[in-house]
Formats: sequence, structure tokens, C-alpha cells
Amino acid sequence: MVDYIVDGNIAVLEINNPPVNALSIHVREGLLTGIQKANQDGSVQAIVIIGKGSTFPSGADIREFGKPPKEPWLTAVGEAIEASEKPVISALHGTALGGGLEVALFSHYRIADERSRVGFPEVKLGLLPGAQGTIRLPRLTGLAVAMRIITSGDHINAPEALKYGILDKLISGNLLQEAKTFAKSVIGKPLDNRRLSKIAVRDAATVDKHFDEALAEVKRKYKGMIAPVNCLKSIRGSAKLPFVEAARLEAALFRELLTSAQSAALRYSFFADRSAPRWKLPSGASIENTKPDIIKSVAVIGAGTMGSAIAICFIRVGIPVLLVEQNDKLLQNALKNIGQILQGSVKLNRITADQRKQSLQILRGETSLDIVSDVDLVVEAVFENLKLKQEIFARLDKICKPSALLCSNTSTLDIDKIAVATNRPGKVAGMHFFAPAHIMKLLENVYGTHTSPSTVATIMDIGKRIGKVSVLVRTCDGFVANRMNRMVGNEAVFMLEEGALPQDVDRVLEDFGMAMGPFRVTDLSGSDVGWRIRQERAKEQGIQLTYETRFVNGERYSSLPDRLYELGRYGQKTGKGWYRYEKPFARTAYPDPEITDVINSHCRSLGIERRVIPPQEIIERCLFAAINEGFKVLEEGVAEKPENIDIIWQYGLGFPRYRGGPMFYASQVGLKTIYERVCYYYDAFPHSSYWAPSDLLRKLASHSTEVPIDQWTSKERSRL
Ligand code: 3H9
Repeated sequence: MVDYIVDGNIAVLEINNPPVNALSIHVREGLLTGIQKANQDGSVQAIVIIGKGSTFPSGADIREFGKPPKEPWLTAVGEAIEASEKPVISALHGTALGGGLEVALFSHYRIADERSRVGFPEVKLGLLPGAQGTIRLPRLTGLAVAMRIITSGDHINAPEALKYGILDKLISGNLLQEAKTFAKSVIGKPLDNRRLSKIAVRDAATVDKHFDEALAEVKRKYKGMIAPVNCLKSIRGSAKLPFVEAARLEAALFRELLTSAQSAALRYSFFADRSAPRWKLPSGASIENTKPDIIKSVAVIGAGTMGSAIAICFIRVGIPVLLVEQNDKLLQNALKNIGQILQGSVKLNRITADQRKQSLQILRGETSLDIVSDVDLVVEAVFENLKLKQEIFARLDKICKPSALLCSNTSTLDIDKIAVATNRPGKVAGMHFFAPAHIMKLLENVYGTHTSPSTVATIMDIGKRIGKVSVLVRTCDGFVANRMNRMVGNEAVFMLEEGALPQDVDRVLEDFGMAMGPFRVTDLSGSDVGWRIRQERAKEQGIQLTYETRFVNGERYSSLPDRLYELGRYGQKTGKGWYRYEKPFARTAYPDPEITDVINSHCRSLGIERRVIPPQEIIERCLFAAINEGFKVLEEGVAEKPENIDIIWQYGLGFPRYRGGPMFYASQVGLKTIYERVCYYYDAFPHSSYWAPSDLLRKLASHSTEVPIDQWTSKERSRL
């Protein structure tokens, strides 16, 4: 894995561990023996470390973490590099990250391809650069820059790294040749002033000030995460302690992180990010064997908030959009809004003024559906009503060219029921965007019974092209996100009836790490939306909902949200919802005594006795209910694997990444505990049938030892 090549008086250690030259055990061994051999080889006067293929090492091998560590440690390899009597030059290209950058910092010189990037992304894995990265980097860059680079995990481009002193020289030509030439130029020069362990942190005297400022920043930015705090503690050590002691402190802080639940979740998330978009259908069709169609033009039907934001997703990557809206006034408003949103992006430096102009040039508003005959893909984003969608799809089927894909942005409706309105069910699918669609990363792509593999390949591919994290799910009521999240909403409201207040529930879930509690989310999206859906469903079923309604079709029902609607408390947009706001559209939510009165009088009128609901119960009732549903989703094959569910929750529902997602969280709590609590709540709340335990959960929980999450579907689902 490390080739040892001698060219004249230069030994080249070429690391060959595709795809990213991760510093796996054999690479570490190869580097160590290579350094030793070169030092013993009388003909060698300098050593070059370089990566084969597309990159210098991009870090330690993340798959080795969580397993028993194997010697030599990266630090031991690095110390041998630094101690070398012959100059060692790291020649960087691609992405020199984490342990890779640490190898470079142990080296006496660092030169780099001018297009390369460096960085310490460990914090994103819940770790710190634990092979002396936190104590070596400040010696080159000073404390403030080191703190920023290490706590952000961001990549730094080569010119910037040169400016900070991380690199000694940028190379535009052949890296290996230039590295050898550079190596020859430093033969015989003193090495001690190139050994970072011998150099002091130049601004060590100011460390407390930098530490306090950076700590306040990371606590605000990365609330609840321990890795950024440990990074800072270690960097502070680099300035306050002798080198060897600082290294010892770093090792202890690294070990604490490596064994933490947060790092396990973040490492799981790293691989889940890569595995979730890799789709596979029960038929065997998959990303590996199915080619996507190339989408060159799109029509978005419906120019409401959602439709407009979806249009933005396409035009900003250069895909022309026809935005269709019957009502010309609404259409003109939407076009104006899109212009303003893009202007906002220019102000935030997310796009240039030119890019805005180019995007708007490929957007056309139209009031007639007939205009979409030639587009490759239609995304329908009209009101959530099955009959309306069926009518539109029937018309689209007649108007659009036979090869066009017809997709719905429905968030709940069965794709099969929409597809039957057309003569091309194979080309019908769901593309469920999350509001605000131009910002939220998630795209829940939905296939129906008849959706063809090439349609699936195309919607997954286009999702990637527009920069979304695309996850494929099978059609069912609510798909994965809304189906599971409904349990959170239900339990949250039921707990209000039983004794909690909105701020109690939200606080517990936000302390858990959720981006927003369910009541703040409802206030943001507007409680009128849910009210309309409830009324519509009741009408379909011939049911009259009143304040006294406590059961619908034998299922527990709370009319509290309906009371809110009747009071005109639609949320932020009316300045009042589950919370009070200073004015309509203001963002800061204040607990509202009026809401407490509404809840208390609701309970009195229905004869419900209120009690104190402990935080643990709030967590269990919201999350365990959703997790149980998640197991049903797996059991039914709606999601192919737990990672898909977790990625949906992270990118669509604000689940904290450092907890992995509800399914990973379940694996950490333990499936026996989850199962027992689900059974307990099912006994306590028999009129909430979603508490009925999932068969898959029951089977997995019955094993004497915990079944690892990567075996949940393959092992058990086939045996159900
Ligand atoms: C560390 O270094 C700790 C040290 O400080 C201390 C030690 C004591 N290990 O992302 P891609 C796989 S912590 C194992 O699709 P790209 C990845 O799973 C580490 N595997 O490519 C995928 O596999 P598959 C600090 C890794 O071009 C394949 O490689 N470093 C690793 O879009 C291609 O990856 C990091 O955190 C790894 N380190 O992006 C860097 N990296 O095909 C993590 C990748 O089976 N890596 N794989 O799904 C990255 O950020 C990106 O992979 C990179 C390339 C930017 C390098």
C-alpha cells in the first residue's frame, strides 16, 4: 500500500490505497517502514511522501474506528517522520485532510498542487485531529486561525493554506517532479527549525482570550456537541503546556471523543450520507444497473410558495423551467418573489449577480398547461387534494410528450392513485420537496407500483443535479417523513391535553437536539394547513369534527389544534399560534398565558385531569412512537434500510446529526428498551393504534444480544 521508489538520491513513498488513500493499518505500516528504510539507505538524501491517484491521504480510515486499534498508531508513524535525519517533504494534491494533513505537519516541508485543499474535518465525525493536529497547526497559523479551521472542519484551498503558513510552496506543474526538485534543494539544511514540535506557538500569551471567544461561538453554533469543545481545549493545551504534555492531553481528549455516542452517530451519518442515495428496488433494478434519462427542461405546475421554490432549485443549476399557474396575478407575484429570493442569495454571496440573471433568463411563467408539451419532466405542486391532482395528471398525460416524466410534489398522497389517472404509470413518481424547497437539502423521491426503474434512476439523478440529498421510498400514506413525524405531532398534542404546555414539549425536544420542537414548527408552517387537511379528510369520511370529538374511527383525536384555528392563531404569520409573537411574521416565540388558558379550559370541558409530564416521557412518547413506525416502514419495505430513514430525518426534519437519526438513536437506546416502552404505551393508549409494536421491532428485540443496525433489514425482514 506504500510503494518505496528510489530515484537518484530521493526516496519516494507513494501511498496507494484507493479511493482516498485513507491511512489504514497497512498504509501506516508502509509509511513507517519506508521512513526507516530511507534513513538506513546510504544513497538516499531526502524523502518525498505523495499519494497515488486522485489525492494525498484524506484522513485516517474511518472504518477502523470503533474496532480494536492496531499499531503502529498514526502518531508513532508521524513521530518517525519528524525524527528523520533526512528531510521529509509531503507533496499534497486532491484533498489532504485529517490524518493526511497530520502526516504533512509531521513532515519538514509541505508543497502542494495549487488546486488542492487541506483541512481537519474530524469535528464533523465527532472527533478532533488526534495525531497532534491540534497542537501542530497553531504553531504554523497562530491560535485564531487554527481554532477556526479545526472547529469548523472546513476545507481550505491551497492559496489560503499558503497564506496561513500551512504550505511552503504551491506547484502548478508535475507534482512529483517538482517535489523531487524541491527535495534536492533542501538536502543538508538544518531540520530542527522545521520540526513543529520544536517550535513555540507564537501568540501563546493570548490563548485565554481566543479560547473564550471561540468557545462562546462553538456553543452557539454547535449546540450540544462535545467535539468542538474538546478541539478548543486541546488547542488551548498547545499554547499552555510543554509539547509532550499537550500531546498527552490531546490523546486523552481524542479518546474521550472516539468512545462517545456522538462520534459513533456522526461516523454512522458519514456512511449513511453515501449509502442513502444508492437506491435499489425489490425487482433488483438499482443505481448500478439502470441509466437515468437526461432532463433538459422542466415544468412546475402551481406557483405557490412551494412551486416557486422548486422552480428555483432547477433554474439555479441551469435547467430551464416553465412555471405554470392559472391565475395570472399569482403567477406575476411568484415571478417577482423568485427574483427577490435570488437577490437575497446574491446578497448572501451564495450566487453572483450574473448567476441570478442567467437563472431568471431560463424561467418562463405561463398561465396555460398546454405550453408544457415539450418538457422532459413535470413537477406538480398544487394544493394537496387527490381529485385535483388526478385531474391535472390526466391533462398532463394528454399534453406532454410520451417520454416526459410526470411527478407530484405530494407530501402524503398515494402515487399509485395519481398514476391511475394517466396512461403512463411507469413514468409517474413522487418528488417530495421540503419547505422551504430552495433551502432544505432533502428530496424524498417516491416510487409507486408501476414506476419504472428508469423513472426512478432519473428522479434520483436529477435530485443530485439540483444539489439535494435524494432518498428513495415506496409509496404509502405520508411516505417516510410525514408518516413517522405524524406520531410526534399527535403525541405532542395529546401531552398538552394530559398536562404539558407547548414550551415544555418543545424545550425537551430541542434540548435533545431537534432543530425545533413540534409546536414551533407548526407555528412556522401555519396551523391552518393542518386544519384544512383534517377537515378535508373528515368530509371524505362523512365525519363532523367538533370540540367534543375525542375519537375518530376509534382513534384518539384532540380538537385542541382546531380550537387554535378557530381563534385565528395560525402561527407566525398571524403573530399568534401555540406561542405569541411581537407582530405577524416575527420569529421570536414567547410562551403565551392565553394558550395556557385555552388548554386548561379544553381539559376542564372534557373532564381531563392534568398531571406533570416528565421530560423522559416527552422523549419516549414523541420519539419511540416515531421509531416504532420506522420499524413498520422497514418491515413493509417502504424504506430499504435504516440509513434512509435517518437521512430523511436529518435533512428533512431537523434531527440532530450527532444522534444519527431516530433509527440509529434506537440502536443506542437498545431495542429491548424501545420495545418494552412501546408495549407499555400501547397498553396505556390503546386508542392510538400506532403504538401497536412493529413485528420487526419485536423480532429484533427478542435476540439475546443486540442486533447491529446494519443487519436489521437483511436478517430479519426476510424471516417475518
Ligand atoms: C482522522 O483523520 C483522525 C485523525 O486525525 C486522528 C487519527 C488518530 N475512511 O466521499 P466520497 C470512502 S478522521 C474510510 O464519496 P468524494 C467513502 O465512504 C478522518 N473511507 O468521495 C466512499 O466509499 P464508498 C478525517 C473513506 O470524492 C469513498 O471513500 N477525514 C474515507 O465525494 C469515496 O468517498 C475525513 O473526515 C475515510 N477517511 O469526497 C475525510 N473517506 O464508495 C472524509 C472517504 O464505499 N472524507 N471514504 O461509499 C471526505 O470528506 C470525502 O470522502 C472526500 C472525497 C472529500 C475525501
